[in-house]
Amino acid sequence: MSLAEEIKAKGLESGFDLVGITDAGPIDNEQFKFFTDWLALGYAGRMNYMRENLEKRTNPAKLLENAQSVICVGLNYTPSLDRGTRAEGQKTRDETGHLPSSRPMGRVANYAQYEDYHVFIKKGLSKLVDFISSLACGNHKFKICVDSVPLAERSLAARAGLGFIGKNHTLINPGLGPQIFLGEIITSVKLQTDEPIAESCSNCNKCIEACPTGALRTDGQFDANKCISYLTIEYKGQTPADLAEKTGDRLFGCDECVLACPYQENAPVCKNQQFKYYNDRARVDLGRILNLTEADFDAEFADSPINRLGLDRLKRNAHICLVNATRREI
Ligand code: B12
Ligand code: SF4
Ligand code: SF4
Repeated sequence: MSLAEEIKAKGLESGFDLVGITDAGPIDNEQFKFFTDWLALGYAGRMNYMRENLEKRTNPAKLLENAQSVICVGLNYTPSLDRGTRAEGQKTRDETGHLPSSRPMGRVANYAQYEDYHVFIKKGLSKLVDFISSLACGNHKFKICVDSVPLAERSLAARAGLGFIGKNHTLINPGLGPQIFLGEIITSVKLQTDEPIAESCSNCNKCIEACPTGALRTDGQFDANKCISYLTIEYKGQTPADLAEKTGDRLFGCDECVLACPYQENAPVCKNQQFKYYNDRARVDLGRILNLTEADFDAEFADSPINRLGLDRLKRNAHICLVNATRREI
C-alpha cells in the first residue's frame, strides 16, 4: 500500500465517510473568480472575515510553509428520525419528521442537532496526523482545518474527489448526498493525489425553488443577506421584517436547499456512533428559550454549535419564530 492509500484507509477506519487527497496549489481560476465576484456583489453581507485573508483562503500553500498536499475528509451528518434515546414521555415524530407539540417550537438545522462538529472532526484529524507522523520519514508539518480556518473547503474537497458542487452550493457526494461536514489536513508530506469525480449537479433547480427567500439566485449566485442560515447564525443586527417573516419556525440554521436535493433522498444516515446526536435539539420549546438564563444556556448548549451564537441572538431568533407562530394561528 502507498502512504496515500494507508492514510485513506486509516481515515475511513477512524470514522470518516470520505477521504481524498489533492495538492496544495491554489483553487482554479473559475472558482477564484466566483469567490471574488461574490464578494464584489456584496453577497457576503456583514461577514467581513470573508473579505480578509483572500490569498490564504484560496491557496492552502499560504497557510503552511512548504505545504505539498491537502487531505480532505467528509463526515456524513444525515440524522435518522428514530435515532437517539427518547426521553420519557417524548412524542414520536409525525410524517414530516417533526415532533408534534401544543407549544410553539423552533426548528434547529440538522447539523446543529449533533455535538459541535468542529471539536469532533479536529480530534479525528489530530489522530490521523499522529498516524501519518509515525509513517512519514522526516520532520513534517501539518495544519488541521475545520470551518473556521480561512480555506475554500468546498473547492478543495471537490478537487480531492469527495463530490461535486451543486446549485445549492454544497459539496454533494453522489452516494451520501449534501449533508457532509468537511475538514482538512494541510501537510508538507507529498502524497499521491486523487481526481475529481465525473458526476455533476443535474441542474434540476429543486434547491432554488425550495429556498424560502431567494437567497439562492437563479443566476447561480448566492446572496447571504437573504439566507436564513446567515440571518439566524451569523447576522448580529435586527433581522429585516420581510426576512423575519420568511424565517418561519427556523430557530437556528436552514436546511431547505439541502433537503430538496434529489441526492438527499436515499442518503444513508450518519453511521459514526461516536458523534453525539441529541434528539431533543431537533425542535425546541420557544417559551423555554426565552426564559433561559446565561447559566442555563451554557449548561444546555456547551457542546453545541448553537453555543457560538450566544443567548441574546438565540432569544432574538426565538422571538421571531414566536411572532411567526402567532401569525400562523390568526
Ligand atoms: C461562510 C459560510 C457560510 C455562510 C455563507 C454560505 C455560502 N454559501 O457561502 C452561511 C452562514 C450562510 C453558511 C450556511 C451554511 N453552511 Co456554511 N460555511 C461557511 C464557510 C465558513 C465559508 C464558505 C465560503 O467560502 N463561502 C464563499 C462562497 C463563494 O464559497 P462556496 O460557497 O464555498 O463556493 C466555493 C466553491 O464551491 C465554488 N463555487 C460555488 N458555487 C459555484 C458556482 C460556480 C458556477 C462556480 C464556477 C464555482 C462555484 O466557488 C467558491 C470558491 O471557493 C464554510 C467553511 C469553509 N472554511 O469553507 C462553511 C461550510 C461551507 N458550511 C457548511 C454548512 C453545513 C452550511 C449549512 C448547510 C448549515 C445550515 N444547515 O444552516 C448552510 C448551507 C447554505 C448554503 N446553501 O451554502 C459546510 C458545507 C459542507 C458541504 N457539504 O458543502 C462547510 C464547508 C463547513 C464544514 N467544514 O463542513 N455557511
Ligand atoms: S440555507 Fe435556506 S435560505 Fe439559505 S440558501 Fe439554503 S434554502 Fe435558502
Ligand atoms: S437540487 Fe438539483 S440543482 Fe440543486 S444541487 Fe441538487 S441536483 Fe443540483
